[in-house]
Amino acid sequence: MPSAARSSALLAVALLAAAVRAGDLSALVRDAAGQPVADAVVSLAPLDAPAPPYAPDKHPVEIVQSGKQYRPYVTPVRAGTRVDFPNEDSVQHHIYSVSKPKPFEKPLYESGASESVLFDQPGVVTLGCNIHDWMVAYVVVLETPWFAKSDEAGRAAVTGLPAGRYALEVWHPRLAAPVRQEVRLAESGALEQAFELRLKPDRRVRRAPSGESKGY
Ligand SMILES: [Cu+2]
Repeated sequence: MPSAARSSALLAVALLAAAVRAGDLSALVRDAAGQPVADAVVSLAPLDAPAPPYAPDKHPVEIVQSGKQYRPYVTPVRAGTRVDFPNEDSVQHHIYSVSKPKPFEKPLYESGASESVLFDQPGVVTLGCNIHDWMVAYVVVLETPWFAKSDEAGRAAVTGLPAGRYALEVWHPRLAAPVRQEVRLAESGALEQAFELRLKPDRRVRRAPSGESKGY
């Protein structure tokens, strides 16, 4: 590579590094017993400037029906996101929501069928199935691009935040109300936040009660 080209390539790398060197938030979410909490949605809404415009994700967002369960259980999305609902089971499903931000109904009678739903209003949408009443999932529709879902270790990382003040919110299906607080992010560096959530008991039925029964 000629040296001029190499130095401009290096400059591009340096500029890219500067562009991504914004504030990061690293959250650790635990319950009252100190156990890590998965499926908590940590979001940061900017208070000093409007959120950047919605840019569609290159990867389609999917909530699969598989093993007579929704996977994943919790899906955070930016308002304006279209979510696909492929049915990977050999049985039919009939997905529905009666939640205010997005009431809808989609019968997915055939295995391999997929329908998509546009989530354009912020709020929490609870999904059920008219055929399998234990099936439940949540779509958390947010007005900010800065959010993350905690993993099995209770960790959620939100990166690339411009410096400034944010309304931080932690949502979980078993919280009576989201946890809210204001945080301030510096130009660079990571802000570590630990959250201890007081969760309601988990009433989920973990497995399809009828097992592999045919046609149901
Ligand atoms: Cu179903």
